[in-house]
Amino acid sequence: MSEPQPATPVAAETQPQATQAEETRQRVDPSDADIQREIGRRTRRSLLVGGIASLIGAGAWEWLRTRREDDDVQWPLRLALRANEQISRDYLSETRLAPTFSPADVEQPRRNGMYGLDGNPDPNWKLTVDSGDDSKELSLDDIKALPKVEMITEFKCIEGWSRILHWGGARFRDFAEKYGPDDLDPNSYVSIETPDKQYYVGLDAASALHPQTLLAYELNGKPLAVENGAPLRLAIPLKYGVKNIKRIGRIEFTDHRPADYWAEQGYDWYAGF
Ligand SMILES: Nc1nc2c(c(=O)[nH]1)N[C@H]1C(S)=C(S)[C@@H](COP(=O)(O)O)O[C@H]1N2
Ligand SMILES: [Mo]
Repeated sequence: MSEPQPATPVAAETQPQATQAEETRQRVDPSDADIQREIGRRTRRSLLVGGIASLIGAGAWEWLRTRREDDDVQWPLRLALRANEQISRDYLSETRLAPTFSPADVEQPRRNGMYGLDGNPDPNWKLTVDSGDDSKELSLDDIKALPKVEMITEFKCIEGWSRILHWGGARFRDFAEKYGPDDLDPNSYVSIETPDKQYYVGLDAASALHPQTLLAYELNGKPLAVENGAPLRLAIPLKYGVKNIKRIGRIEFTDHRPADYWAEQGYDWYAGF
């Protein structure tokens, strides 16, 4: 699945805070003051979490190890996953933005994960949009008719590599406003799957509606290549690569937490940072 390429260093996660802050200050257009406040808040929050972690001393591991399992994970760890999810949601509610970069930083895409990409895309491809009893079929031109947004963001795979990529497409939010349910509840969900249903992701609606979540049809200034998800994929820089589903066939708005390919293999359903 992965290319025989040397592993790349994990850029973002290992960057010292100062560099990250510097980058954010230089490159993100929304109000610098907001961003600086956000970074301050994040720093204070991680100090707090770190402080609590260091209070848990010896013997704690033994206690943890012997706890009842919930969803295959000892419940204190499961609680921690839920807490992470809640923290991510808190940030989203403040419209946290992923850092953006300059054109000079853009890198070549990789190609990873080919579930649901067997053969060439159907030349008569349509996007099915379901919501309750309502079902629509859209063409790529319908998506291209929405305001075009471009962004240069870092794409991170949980396998430990990342790429700075230039995406072009429509905001999921604009798509949802036009083609989704009238009363889209930010506490509902969105399910997205490939035409053959071999790969599927579940998203909380708040993440789907985030301003940097795109239905992308261009990568690095060109129409998406087949291996990168032509004709349409998700670019969602606040989530790991697993949620950036390629070759979308159907999008469903739903009240139930949808199935998710990698969550079923034991990965965190939320997969955000
Ligand atoms: N349809 C589909 N989308 C997918 C995957 C997949 O296997 N099938 N893999 C995911 C993972 S794990 C990663 S890292 C990215 C890789 O995107 P790329 O091939 O454009 O680099 O696609 C994501 N989207
Ligand atoms: Mo990935």
